[in-house]
Amino acid sequence: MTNRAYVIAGSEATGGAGIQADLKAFQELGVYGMGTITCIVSFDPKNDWGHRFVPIAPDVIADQIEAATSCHDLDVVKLGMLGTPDTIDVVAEGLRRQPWRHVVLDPVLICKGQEPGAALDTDKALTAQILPLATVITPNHFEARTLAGMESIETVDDLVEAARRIHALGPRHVVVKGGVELPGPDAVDVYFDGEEATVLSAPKIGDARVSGAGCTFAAAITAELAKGGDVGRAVDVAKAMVREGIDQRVTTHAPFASVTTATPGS
Ligand code: PXL
Repeated sequence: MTNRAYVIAGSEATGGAGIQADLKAFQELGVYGMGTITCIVSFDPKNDWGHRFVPIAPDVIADQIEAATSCHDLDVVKLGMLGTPDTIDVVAEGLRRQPWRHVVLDPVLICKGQEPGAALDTDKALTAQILPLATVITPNHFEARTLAGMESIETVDDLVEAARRIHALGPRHVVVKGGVELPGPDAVDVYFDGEEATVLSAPKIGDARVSGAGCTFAAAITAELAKGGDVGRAVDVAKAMVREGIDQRVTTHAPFASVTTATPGS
């Protein structure tokens, strides 16, 4: 049987993040992938690598969802960057048309270089429409602060508190990623399943953010769930894969490196 996983996300033209990273992670983990593009992000080398962002028309997103879900029996989907309230409407409507065993939400409220203010409307629409559909959510430090309504996240206890608050918003499984923003020598994530909080910790590799790490993390969880694994095991595989991918990162002409999609030991 071929395991299939679906991703609805933005295109990031350099190949580091977005749907390009997602499909590479699916492939690396042995899952047949298909994708629906919500927006196109092209970094601008003439403007400090800021983000040029073009949303895809809602009817075109609906067509893509129809094509993918009609062609394949799908029960696991990852949601990456959605970008606008209109996109969120059409994706939520598309998802509600069938049952899903898992909806893995990487709540991309902002991507590197965007103004925080630009994310506010999207943030509200995401919370209202997508959060109730998500079974797994993987916020980073900034997204966790925003979703949990916390002014700061400085400690592992803060990460646990954020995970508990976000769990109360709907998703059964919450993985809050401390990343380089959490002070200290270790990259710490907290997985909360509604009962138990598990702290996943590994020494940080450098102190700079690596593009595509978050996308790859959620995509790897999705691929493992498509293969029938449970969420705890999927999170372990994803963390190991991203760690390896950060270790093997690709330097670029932009001021940030991009994660690779290496499987540990490959
Ligand atoms: O890393 C978050 C992200 C997700 N999706 C797309 C992006 C980015 C960041 O650049 O461009 C399409």
